[in-house]
Amino acid sequence: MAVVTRGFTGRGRVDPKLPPGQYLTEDFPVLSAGPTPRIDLNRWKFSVVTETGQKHSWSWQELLALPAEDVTVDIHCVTKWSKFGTRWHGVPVDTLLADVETAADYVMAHSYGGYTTNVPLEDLTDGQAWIAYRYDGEDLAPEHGGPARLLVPHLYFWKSAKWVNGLEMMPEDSPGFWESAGYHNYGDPWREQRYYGD
Ligand SMILES: Nc1nc2c(c(=O)[nH]1)N[C@H]1C(S)=C(S)[C@@H](COP(=O)(O)O)O[C@H]1N2
Ligand SMILES: [Mo]
Repeated sequence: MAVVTRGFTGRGRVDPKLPPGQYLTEDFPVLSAGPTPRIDLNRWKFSVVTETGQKHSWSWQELLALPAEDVTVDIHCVTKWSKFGTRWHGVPVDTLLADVETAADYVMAHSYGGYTTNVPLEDLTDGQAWIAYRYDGEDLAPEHGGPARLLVPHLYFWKSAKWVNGLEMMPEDSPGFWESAGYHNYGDPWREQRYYGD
């Protein structure tokens, strides 16, 4: 079976679910800028820190106790692969922000291992983002960001920080790891915002 198709439907039209310049894959490629961190679940901690320094934290057990959702979404990597119908399970970011008071408009996601990525707060709320800890019915594999990763499927997949351990509220926007290295600050796949200046 071919694992890569060009995204054409039977009548030779491009699949309308495929953003410009992307191709479809059935694989689940692994893209990591560094080694996969080993994270002890007894020490795992997720924190939301506001611009005033207020900190809200969850242990692994506390995260699992929060209401979680099943989500099926298409994902789009800036290296041009897209994968349709990926199945995740996780806690909506809305739930984690429910008791957080902030006037900030921007968020820096932080990960074990030091990765960062910036996202406008309005892109993480209203059912658009999750802290996902299961994939396709299994615990999220370490190479794909387990124990837990941010999932922001409407932006290029580099915004979905693997091994996520915190969200920092920022009054001013500031570039994360790839955004500082020439990737687009926002990363909308439908507007093909791959690199700075796109
Ligand atoms: N912590 C961390 N998160 C990360 C990355 C990374 O290098 N480190 N790579 C990003 C990029 S560029 C992509 S395309 C996706 C890849 O996720 P995957 O390896 O599960 O396919 O993770 C994103 N999240
Ligand atoms: Mo990527």
